[in-house]
Amino acid sequence: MTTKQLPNDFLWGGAVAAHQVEGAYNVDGKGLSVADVMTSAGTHDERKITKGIDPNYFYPNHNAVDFYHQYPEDIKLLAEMGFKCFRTSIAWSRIFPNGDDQEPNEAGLKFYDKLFDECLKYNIEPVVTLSHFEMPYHLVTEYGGFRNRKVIDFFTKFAETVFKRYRDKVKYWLTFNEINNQINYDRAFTLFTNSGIKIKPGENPEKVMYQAGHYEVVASAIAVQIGHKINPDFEIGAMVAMSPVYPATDKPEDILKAQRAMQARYWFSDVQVEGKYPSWLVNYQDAKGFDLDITEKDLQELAAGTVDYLGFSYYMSFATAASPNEDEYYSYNETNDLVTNSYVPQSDWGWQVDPKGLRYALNWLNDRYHLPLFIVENGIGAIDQLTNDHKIHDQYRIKYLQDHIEQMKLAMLNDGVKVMGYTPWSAIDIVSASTGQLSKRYGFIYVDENDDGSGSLARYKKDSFYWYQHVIETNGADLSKTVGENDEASQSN
Ligand code: P53
Repeated sequence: MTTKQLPNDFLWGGAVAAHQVEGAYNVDGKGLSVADVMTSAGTHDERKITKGIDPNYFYPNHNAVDFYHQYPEDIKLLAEMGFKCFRTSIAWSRIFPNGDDQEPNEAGLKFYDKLFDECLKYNIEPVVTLSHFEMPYHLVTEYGGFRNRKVIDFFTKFAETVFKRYRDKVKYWLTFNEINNQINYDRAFTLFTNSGIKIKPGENPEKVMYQAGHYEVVASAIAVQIGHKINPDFEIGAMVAMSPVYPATDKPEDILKAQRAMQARYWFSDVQVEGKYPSWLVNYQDAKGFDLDITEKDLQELAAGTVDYLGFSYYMSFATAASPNEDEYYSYNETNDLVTNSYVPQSDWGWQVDPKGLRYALNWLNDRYHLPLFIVENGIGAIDQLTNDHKIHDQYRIKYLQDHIEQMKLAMLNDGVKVMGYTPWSAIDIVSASTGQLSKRYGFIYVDENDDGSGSLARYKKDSFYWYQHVIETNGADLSKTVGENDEASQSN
């Protein structure tokens, strides 16, 4: 084992997204977002996407965990853990309630002034995502979301507004959260949350995804250029969901299938990092007869607006196998083409837990992009038990993070991969994106709230809170602090 240390400026922190914590969905002029029309689902169901707000349903993001009102106490807890940075997003519909408004909403802008000031007070660097599954709902109903080229302008106007406003408060930005989730184009949730798109009868969802994805990489590239003009010191990154897709066997067809799966999942970051489309995709879109709206000017924007770093989430790995009747493109459909990997265990929600996959991912991204990497999400959704004396003994969460940080250290210290920071998901318990559940908990801080929104909203420190505090204190050198029923920390707190 190496004795090398992580760099002193390593950004330890934690992540959330506006719609999953803030609540206050209609307060101070905020407009509805796509997150406000999604219901709560059970562990294995899909959230329903309703037409506007239907009083027959419960919408967990409406109040979320009330971070909008409780952020000063929450940030104080993050500071106590020793956070160097805090990743959150700006709710687009607080700033432009309808998305196409002429003027921004001053009350929304003020909220983020206060939030970022609160972070800076503790020397916590904000890391800010511009679009994290929360596009203004009006852009869906009026424009069809990112299937419409006009939405590029609405997004870049939003980006310019917040870049200017927070020029001296925020240095680290990310354009679109997990822009590549929508490669799973047959799943209604991903196209809706990424792009505000509902597939209409007769439409080819794969084509729609490639068109929306194109408009988004163009919007991202324009935003990067605007941001660098406003403040040349900005670090503006792309953000992908990194789930490596392994071949199920050493059969050459499985290898080709897995290679295509990786090309399909990461074409978004290929374009955002390299400023141009990968060759296979140009040919593929042509062969499929998609006939997309991609202009010369777009291609120039892509080349001029490459990102400074790549942020990514890492939760799990995937595996795929070729089918006996593969087409010659090994076309990848994520809904159908994944297989279970028997070598790795699964979380209660069926996510394949694979710490070594993080080392693999870091090396793969480093080999491909040669850019600094930022692990902006990593964590495990699990059921937590609150004890009578308000403790949460989340040993499974500590273990998950320990194993992943260990692999991150191997990638950095042994393999020489440059990683800027690590912000586990999530800083505090949140509303799950895919299920809307509170009970799929990720945080270091427990929020007393149930799936139906009931509860006191009181905050309690989990065992992982003290464990992570020690990890940060030792700059990742010591991952083995024990926190539990008999230790000092849990008795004195
Ligand atoms: P939830 C799918 C695969 C990997 C990450 O997810 C994903 C998703 C979409 O659910 O989302 C990211 O809450 C996302 C966060 C989200 C987190 O992972 O579904 O950026 O907003 O909460 C965890 O368990």
